[in-house]
Amino acid sequence: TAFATFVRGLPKAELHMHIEGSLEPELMFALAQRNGITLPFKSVDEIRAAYQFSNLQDFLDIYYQGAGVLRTAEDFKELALAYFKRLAADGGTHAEIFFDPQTHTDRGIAFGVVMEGLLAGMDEAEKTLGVTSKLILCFLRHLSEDSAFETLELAKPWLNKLAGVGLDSSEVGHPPAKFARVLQAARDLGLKVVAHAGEEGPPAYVWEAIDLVKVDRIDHGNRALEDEALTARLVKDGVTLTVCPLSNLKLCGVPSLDVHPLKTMLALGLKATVNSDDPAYFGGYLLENYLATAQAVGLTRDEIVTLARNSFAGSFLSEAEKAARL
Ligand code: ES4
Ligand code: ZN
Repeated sequence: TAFATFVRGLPKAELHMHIEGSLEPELMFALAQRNGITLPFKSVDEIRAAYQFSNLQDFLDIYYQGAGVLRTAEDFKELALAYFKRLAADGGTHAEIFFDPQTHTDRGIAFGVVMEGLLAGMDEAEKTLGVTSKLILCFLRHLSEDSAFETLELAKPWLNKLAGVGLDSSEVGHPPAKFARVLQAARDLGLKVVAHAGEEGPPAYVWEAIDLVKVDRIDHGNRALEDEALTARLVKDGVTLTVCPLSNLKLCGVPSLDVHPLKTMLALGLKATVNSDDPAYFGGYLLENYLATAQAVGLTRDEIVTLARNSFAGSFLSEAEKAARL
């Protein structure tokens, strides 16, 4: 349609995408074979059929299992390059991608192997697709603060290749406060700080993320809308929210896309963006998130432009780079 062509043609940045969550079943199968790993699935169709989740934890269990096929730098490079190709096809021109090093180091894959592979994919994407990207190291919040500090230590030789750190994995029971010290240590090293908050967790976790951790962006933030004072604060401070509509649908954060709060967020003056989160698991890449949400809640072209602008304004590109790309 003309609307889809318009949305595809708008330059867009993706600010919330876990690279391990872009592992398509086809590549998972191929890597399992190449690396001699036995998957508990007999076919690609069987893998897809298993992607039915009632909540975040259901998804995480299968997502960590899937990541187990990634072993070599070449595997990580192929994974990243496949994502950037999809992004470019969707009119994405910049991405700030999350990765979960603990998922790999805890099974004996060296931190440097992960970095070398992802960086090679990012390099090739810029050269061959013109897509720029940055890396955000996420600490798994279901693990300990000590483990996060050990991971930050492993990252120190790679600091100039990292834009920031984030917090992901199981939210409820693991508030931002648990990681306030390690996130501060990362900030002291010159890294940006983001955190998943208000995906399944209460508004109190979003308060902690802004007041205690002083994050540069909130990942998701949906449940902030339950707290009027919090919403007002996010508007006043112009905090970017990296919203992931199809993720919210698949993880049952919303019963249907028709009642997704994205349009309300924009109406309230929140700096919302649209993102795909774990596109291989949630059934759509960046453009599909824009289009499905636009269809369901009735976004105008002006609102789409606002979302695309917000994506660059909320990125970690320099002000000069932003000005050139908005
Ligand atoms: C995630 Cl959707 C989501 N939430 C929290 N942690 C994650 N890791 C990968 N996807
Ligand atoms: Zn996420």
